[in-house]
Amino acid sequence: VATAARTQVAIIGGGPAGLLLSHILHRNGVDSIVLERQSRAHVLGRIRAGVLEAGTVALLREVGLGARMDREGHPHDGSAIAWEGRPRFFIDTQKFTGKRMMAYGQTAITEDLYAARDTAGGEVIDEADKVQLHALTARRPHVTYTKQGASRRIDCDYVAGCDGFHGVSRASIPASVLKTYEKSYPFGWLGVLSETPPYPDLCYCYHSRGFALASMRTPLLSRYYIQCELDARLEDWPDERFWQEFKARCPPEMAERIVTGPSIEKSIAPLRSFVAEPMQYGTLFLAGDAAHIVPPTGAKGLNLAVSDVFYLSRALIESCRSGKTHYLERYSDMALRRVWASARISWWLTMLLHRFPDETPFEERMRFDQFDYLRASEHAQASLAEQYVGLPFEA
Ligand code: RFL
Ligand code: PHB
Repeated sequence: VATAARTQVAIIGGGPAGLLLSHILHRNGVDSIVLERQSRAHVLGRIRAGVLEAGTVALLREVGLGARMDREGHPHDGSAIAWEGRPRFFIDTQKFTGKRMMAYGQTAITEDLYAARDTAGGEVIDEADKVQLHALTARRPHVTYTKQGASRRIDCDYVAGCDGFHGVSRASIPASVLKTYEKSYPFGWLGVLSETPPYPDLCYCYHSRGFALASMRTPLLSRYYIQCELDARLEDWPDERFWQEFKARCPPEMAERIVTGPSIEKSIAPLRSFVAEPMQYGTLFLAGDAAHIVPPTGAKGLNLAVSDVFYLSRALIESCRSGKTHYLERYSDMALRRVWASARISWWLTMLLHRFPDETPFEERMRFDQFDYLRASEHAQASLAEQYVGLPFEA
């Protein structure tokens, strides 16, 4: 090995989870090195999440990342649900919980995080190839990787696996230790980013043609999704076809108000629920998509990555400062309680709002009735609002 370095926490993955962890650790005097497989331009080019829970917003402010979010983000008091042939209603998070959410893109958060790491002189090594984790059950683990063909090594006290669903961290845990739970859904989401003024409300639409969602980034940048076939191909979805299909799935008065324009990004993502337990193996701790995936219908993925990082940063800071491991020992259980709650609401909203290919008429009626109950019952709405705005972090 040509070069060796030493740090307290080696963080695998420079997405929102890994960067935020590194940022919070730094603010508390714990040093880390982030290893990211892709180039920075690639990471910053990804268009993903857009809706932040109240707790995520509060945490970002608390750790000094609120300025641009408060300037450019769009606070909102909940989201609308429109159902074909029925009056639409609003999940009023402000009314039922007193809390507000924020539309602010993951791309912008990632930019803010990179800027903060750069300002602090943080070490984020991009284009790190062949990352491997070693001696995870020993007292001192280490990580190896190659950069521009040269092998390097990092000695550390802890490894944080923040490398997303396809990363190396979860794969480094023996299969006999890990229990995984998985469900895939028989459709995907086709997403479009467009430099047009967004529809004023975030609106989830159920339609017999399939699900559709209107979301936003900035006053001049909108984000739209439609449910698509699993084998859909981007070349079969030119902009005109996308807009036509999108408008066909929303109520007529909403369709009239959608401002269309050329797309600047278009992508397809399959929908999946996945949870791996436990989120720890020896000195390795998983956070974010490395440990779990939720379908995007509840807007929970990024928010879960943030709550994992809240718990994990607290645990690592405690251990690095005082040697106490109270929170580290409880990390997996604590994080997983929130993970399962978000997995459930994401699954439930996915089942409620999509067309399922092999659905029986009975199942279809159950969904209609579920919607009618939700629209009619303040109790049901309060329950959904509480979960949509985000459950509190555990002390
Ligand atoms: P990321 O963002 O996948 O980052 C992981 C990073 O690790 C790197 N990596 C490696 N690095 C080194 N060595 C290896 N072997 C590596 N393997 C991978 C990767 O290059 C990457 O940079 O995971 P993280 O940080 O856990 O963040 C999770 C979020 O990105 C994800 O949960 C959300 O985007 C999910 N999501 C949404 N979440 C929300 O909270 N609200 C939303 O509105 C929302 N909408 C969405 C979404 C995800 C979507 N897609 C595309 C899956 C909408 C969509 C369409
Ligand atoms: C988004 O704006 O990208 C978005 C919003 C709400 C969701 C999923 C994605 O449930």
